[in-house]
Amino acid sequence: KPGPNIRRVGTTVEDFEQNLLSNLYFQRGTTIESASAGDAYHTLAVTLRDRLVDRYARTVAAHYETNPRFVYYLSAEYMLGRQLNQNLLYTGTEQWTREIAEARGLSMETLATLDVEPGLGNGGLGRLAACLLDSMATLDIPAVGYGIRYDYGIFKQTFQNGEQVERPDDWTFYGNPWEFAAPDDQHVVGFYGKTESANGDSMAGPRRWIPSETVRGEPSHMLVPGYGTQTVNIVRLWRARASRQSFDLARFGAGQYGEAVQHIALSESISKVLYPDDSTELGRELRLKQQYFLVSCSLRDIIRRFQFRNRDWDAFPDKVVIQLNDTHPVLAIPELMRLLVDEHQVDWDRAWSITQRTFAYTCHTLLPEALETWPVALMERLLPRHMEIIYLINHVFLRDLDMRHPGDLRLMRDLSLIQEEPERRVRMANLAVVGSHAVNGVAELHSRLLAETTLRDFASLWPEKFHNVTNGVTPRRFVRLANPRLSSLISAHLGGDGWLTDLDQLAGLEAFADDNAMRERWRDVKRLNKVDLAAYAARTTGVVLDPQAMCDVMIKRFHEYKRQLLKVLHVVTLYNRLRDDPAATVVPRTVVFAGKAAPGYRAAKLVMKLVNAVADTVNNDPRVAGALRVVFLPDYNVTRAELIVPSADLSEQISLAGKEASGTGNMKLALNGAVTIGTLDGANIEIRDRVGADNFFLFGYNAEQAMSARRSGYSARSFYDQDPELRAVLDAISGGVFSSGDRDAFASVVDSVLGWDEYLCLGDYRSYVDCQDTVERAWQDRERWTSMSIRNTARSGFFSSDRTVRDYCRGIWNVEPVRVPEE
Ligand code: 26Y
Repeated sequence: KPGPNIRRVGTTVEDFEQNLLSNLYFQRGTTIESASAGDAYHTLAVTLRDRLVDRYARTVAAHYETNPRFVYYLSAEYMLGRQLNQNLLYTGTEQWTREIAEARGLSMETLATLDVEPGLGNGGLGRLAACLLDSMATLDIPAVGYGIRYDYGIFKQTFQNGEQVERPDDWTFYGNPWEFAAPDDQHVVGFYGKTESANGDSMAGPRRWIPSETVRGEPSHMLVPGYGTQTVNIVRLWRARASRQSFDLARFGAGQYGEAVQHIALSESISKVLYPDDSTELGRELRLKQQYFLVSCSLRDIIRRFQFRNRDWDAFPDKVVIQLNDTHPVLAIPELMRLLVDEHQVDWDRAWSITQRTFAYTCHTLLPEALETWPVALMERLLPRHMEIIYLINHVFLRDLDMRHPGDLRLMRDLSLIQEEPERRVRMANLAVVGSHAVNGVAELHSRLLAETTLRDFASLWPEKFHNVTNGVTPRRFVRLANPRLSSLISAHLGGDGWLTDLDQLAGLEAFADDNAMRERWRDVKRLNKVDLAAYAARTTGVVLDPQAMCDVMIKRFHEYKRQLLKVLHVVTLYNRLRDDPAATVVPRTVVFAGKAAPGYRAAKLVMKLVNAVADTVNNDPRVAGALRVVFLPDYNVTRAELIVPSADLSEQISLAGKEASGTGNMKLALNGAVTIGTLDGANIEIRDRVGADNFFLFGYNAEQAMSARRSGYSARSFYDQDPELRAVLDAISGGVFSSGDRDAFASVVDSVLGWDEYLCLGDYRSYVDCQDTVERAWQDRERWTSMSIRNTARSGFFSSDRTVRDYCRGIWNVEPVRVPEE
């Protein structure tokens, strides 16, 4: 057995320092005397990685030994967040590192800022994937996450004249110390071309696909350690590589430098960039190529792993469950069929049974416009064999449907995998439901509405397929790492940090909710967190924040349905009140916005510009100084969330009811003691059920009312006509108060809300503003507010992603943990 020196797992600070030095010399190729801060960071990272590798090796051995059922999580997005602080915590080397670094004049903060966040996702769906990976490892669930290693992650957001400007995120510019590339383990992925019969003529029998274009998929993996356990899983990310022959030496020799690498650039474009779009379908061939690239590489890998220990294809679903994170990886269904039927000679019916038992599908939306479809013509061209397979799946499905519901043409048309009008398109959600044994929504309301509306006919056809698994967030990253002050306070009152892996223990804080000493310390934590946030805001935006003011945060992607506009209407309401009566006693408030908009989403971008304009006007008006401040922190990402969430007093969760599938920021904020003002939407409902109606500020239409409002003649205009305060707000915006007199600047925002008001902003305005007044009265009773805050934390243990993973394990995956021994 290799000893601790080889395994680099010594148990003293001296051992650790030796490991660091050795990596500084042998990995980084430099010396103490000449090392830069970057060298120090890189060396620390690989030294922590070494320790995780030891656990990883033991995890692989335990898995090999046990031959368990594995969860394979397929996701086009992962928002992993920074790795350094997490891995310091998970390896228990934080204190040593601090001593060693500080002795050499290096601060932990400097090291942390050198750690680059891999922003391989857009928002909630990508961060959920990362939280689930963390919890699966923590619960010792054998799992692999598969994704794409985009060269450029989610764009960096800056502002020019208040408008969002997107800059490329070259996240690996200085290298990525956390990953292992495996260039000798590439898969070849085909595109385009034709199909022909392999034996006989049936489409259901084996056929040969002869692609006319290929690209190689090169894997790299990052380690995903569990907290408080030896398990280290991996996330395997694919990167497109051109073949070695692609460089055109002759052209280069002729001075045609661009043309010489053109073929390489084209092939490698597949993993070049994350589509920064989570609202509308782009309809781009490259995106579909990306999806197939992910699916093809990952399935080949899953099958290879299966074959290490198993022979019989019928055992496949016993050893493999593939979770599809939304429809983006749904091509995995026809791809598995293709591999089984064409490449492994499994007959169609048996292959279909294996496939259905293997897949499970999570839906993250209710918005019909967010359900992906792809033009049949494009699919036929890019993936001819898959299109044949989809037709066959559809044929068999519709034949069975006709037997159960003879002659029901409406049903056939709605459930068909192919949409006929106005253009023939493949419906990815239908394919996902038909090809999976389980379908789940991500919060109770969402799962209910899915079954009642978006996927209604499927739910009546196969009620047993439909599940709810309410989302969760990892308390390690979003409480322990993001909020060390609160974590210490919690541990001091609960007698240890067992709550980090058993979040229901937070209920023990309940006993201190009305305790004066505790409340004092609880407020102190918030205040110090706000001091940190204020320092950051001052440094990056120049806006000075008052740590005594109520910190009111709205942090999430910019989307019309999320209603940042409603928040702006409230801010302008407060501004108008203060200007009309500067002597009015008000609660000092800091409103913090953060979030990105899809680059092509004009309406959302204009709201964003309005936020910046209002912030500018408010912050420069001496009449309201000390009472109201508005700050838009640019470039919202996981790191920024970790900064903002701990300082929040008030959490804005104000989407139109029935639109937000779940939300997860709402959970992070409640766990950190922010009180929610929100609608009965997504997981807000479950948060309110748990923290109690007294500790939650509820307003607005519920989902049923919102849906029927339109039918009963909703008129946005009438709210404007009847509510003078609302009128003043809209008139100020359209009158140029926030645009130096320019009446055109925000005209389209006001017009669209006065005209149709798709998301009922005006209908919910009065209820929202009145509710905010209630919030201010509650805030004025400091002791009571603090008790509410403590109760929010104490009662939010349910929202741990550990609970979410347990729900998946029991309800959908049917997997068991595998313990990894210490030695
Ligand atoms: C097809 C493509 C345009 C696309 C790309 C990204 C479509 C959707 C997305 C991302 C969706 C997303 O992030 N959804 C969010 O998922 C969270 C995790 O379940 C939910 O909490 C949140 O309510 C939902 O909007």
